[in-house]
Amino acid sequence: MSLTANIAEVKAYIESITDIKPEIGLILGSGLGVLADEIENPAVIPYKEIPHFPVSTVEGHKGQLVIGTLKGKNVVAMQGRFHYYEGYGLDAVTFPVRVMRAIGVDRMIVTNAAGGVNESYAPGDLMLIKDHINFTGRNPLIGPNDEKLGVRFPDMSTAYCPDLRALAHKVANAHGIKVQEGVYVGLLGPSYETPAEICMLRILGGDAVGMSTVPEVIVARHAGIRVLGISCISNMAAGILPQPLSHEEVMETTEKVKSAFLTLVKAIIKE
Ligand code: 6GU
Repeated sequence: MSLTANIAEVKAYIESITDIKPEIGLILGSGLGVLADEIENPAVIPYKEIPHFPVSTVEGHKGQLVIGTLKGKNVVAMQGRFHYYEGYGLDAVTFPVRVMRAIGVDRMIVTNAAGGVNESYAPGDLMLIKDHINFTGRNPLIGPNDEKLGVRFPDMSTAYCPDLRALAHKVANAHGIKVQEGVYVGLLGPSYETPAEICMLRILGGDAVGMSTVPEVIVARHAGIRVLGISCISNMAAGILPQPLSHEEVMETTEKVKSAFLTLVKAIIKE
């Protein structure tokens, strides 16, 4: 079956479950999935029940689509996302973005937990993603291009929509939430970086580092979706602080910053 046929099948499946036509897509990263619990009148669809969807394996990821209303807007949230390091292909990692586009999404908020590379950052900071560096050495658009889905050579000069980012700054200010703005470097993982790699990424202009987001944003831009990206700086990257990195620290920090994150994202959706 072709990609477009698979997308059409999932679109029909979702539309058989809910009448809600989402306009905003949310991809919720490690520990940030709680936002989906606040969606009203939700249709909750476990990934394992959706045709052609892969199934999420990482701790802290629930693995379901939640479609409903949030702050008066129709939204679809991915509660848990797929990572390349789990062994999925990039086509699987980015398939949900194709589905979002097909069911009506034209703006997307993508979130993640990321390591701080910029030494002026602190764990618990929220960072609006200004741009990314694709350090994965791969691209989800490799292969024949289907012109119905997007152009062969998509422009990435405003990958992260300046207008949405300006709105996010305005909303953050109004709520007294401090936000950083910086460049997200996407790597494959699953090992964290060495101190030498983090030093290199800093020299190259990176402010935060993570193992997600880049493939989804490339496909979103290909599909014509405008993107707002928010990183939760869950820990400082290797070589900055004396202690080793751990997934537990990532989860602990996202737990602490959750309420500011929820307030910010809900206020942005409202606006
Ligand atoms: Cl330090 N590196 C990567 N690649 N991903 C992360 C991280 C670091 N901290 C949270 N996620």
